[in-house]
Amino acid sequence: MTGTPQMIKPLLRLTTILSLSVIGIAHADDSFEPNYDESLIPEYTLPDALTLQDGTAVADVETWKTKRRPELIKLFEEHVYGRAPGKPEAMHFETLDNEPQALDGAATRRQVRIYLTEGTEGPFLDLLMYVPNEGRPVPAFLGLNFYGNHSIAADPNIRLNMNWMRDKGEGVVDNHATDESRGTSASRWPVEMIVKRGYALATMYYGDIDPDTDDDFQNGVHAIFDKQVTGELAEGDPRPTDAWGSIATWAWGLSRSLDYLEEDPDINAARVAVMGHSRLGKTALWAGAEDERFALVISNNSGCGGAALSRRAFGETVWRINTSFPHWFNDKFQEYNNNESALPIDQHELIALIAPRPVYIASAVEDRWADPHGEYLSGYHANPVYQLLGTTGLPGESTELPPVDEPIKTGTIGYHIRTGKHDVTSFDWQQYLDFADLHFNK
Ligand code: GTR
Repeated sequence: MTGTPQMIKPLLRLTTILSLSVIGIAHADDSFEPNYDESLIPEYTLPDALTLQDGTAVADVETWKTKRRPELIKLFEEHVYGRAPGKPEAMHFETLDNEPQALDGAATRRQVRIYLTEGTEGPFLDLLMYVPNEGRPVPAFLGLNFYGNHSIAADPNIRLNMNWMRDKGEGVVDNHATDESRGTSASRWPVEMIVKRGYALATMYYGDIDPDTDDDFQNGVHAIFDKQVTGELAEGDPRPTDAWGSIATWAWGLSRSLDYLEEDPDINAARVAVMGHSRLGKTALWAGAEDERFALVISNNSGCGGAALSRRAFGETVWRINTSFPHWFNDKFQEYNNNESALPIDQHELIALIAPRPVYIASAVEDRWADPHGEYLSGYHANPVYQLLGTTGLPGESTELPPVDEPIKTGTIGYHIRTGKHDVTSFDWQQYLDFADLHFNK
């Protein structure tokens, strides 16, 4: 096709010219200047969470439950995260460690291996738990971690994770953990505080489920269950555009962890809060939206593809995230690069899918990349669904961000923006514990 190069050139030139005057969109050379100016946010209209695709208004609980909720789940599967398989029939568990005298006798440390297939060959998922010795069965917080269970506490008895990991973590050498990485994420996991408040903590390394690298879905649980989603593909057949990306895989792993927690007599599985930070905050939201067994959902600085409204294109955009992390979402999501207004959903509807269950959204002042205001607004715009289902939703009628360090935590939707950077802090955890106390009647 001899005409093609000539056609591309003027197009490229046009993009370059556009990029000089517009920020928050892709430049021709793949560089990117995020927009951090509220006045430059494109005008947008959010899809109405309470209107069916055919235009019918959703005016009662029944229509929400039987029509709109399933429709929204399907839309998020098709356009954003992808479809996942169900619970594997052959799944089984092995307790590798049970130490009742952990944390000076306050808790039991338990390490459980979740096998996904009949045998004991991998991939398997290792769940680490600290369960208070008093007040059982106890409610629990469940969250994925970035650098292995051994990174969340300095306890030398936590098994060192041997799987591939990103080399950004402390003590990670050649993409594998060393003893140096023990306890390096401890500030994000205040185990003593959680146990003292009467909750178990359960955590798993997200790379056990699917390594966070763009490998064309060859490893992790994709290796064993991908065909259930894609069907048999002949050489060269394209992957279905709605097949699960990595976020959907990680969310699936959270549901498998909950399958185990349901079998553990020391845990009150009807009171499990799923929590995640950043990409794992996106994951916690999708897990909580899909799997109604999660009683409470927490998004810590989840940003684009998480709590932040995509149409605001503030900070990280759909194009930016799909270009940096092509494996996180399904292939269809690429169609919305610099084209957010074509999405049939926006992220307030992800929050609405959690209704009427409590959800807490947390932002940080310095985390502009994640668009704190967009994270707040998705809670605000989920309100009509929460209210239809007879709950308070997000207290206050304001579209403006609340004051910094003043959590809103008395409603069914909680929110705070705290001082500081993209991280999980003890301030964050204090709010999550208060919020869980309120909703779990502790
Ligand atoms: C960033 C990404 C964010 C967020 C973050 C993280 O690079 O742009 O969407 O997910 O990583 O997970 O740490």
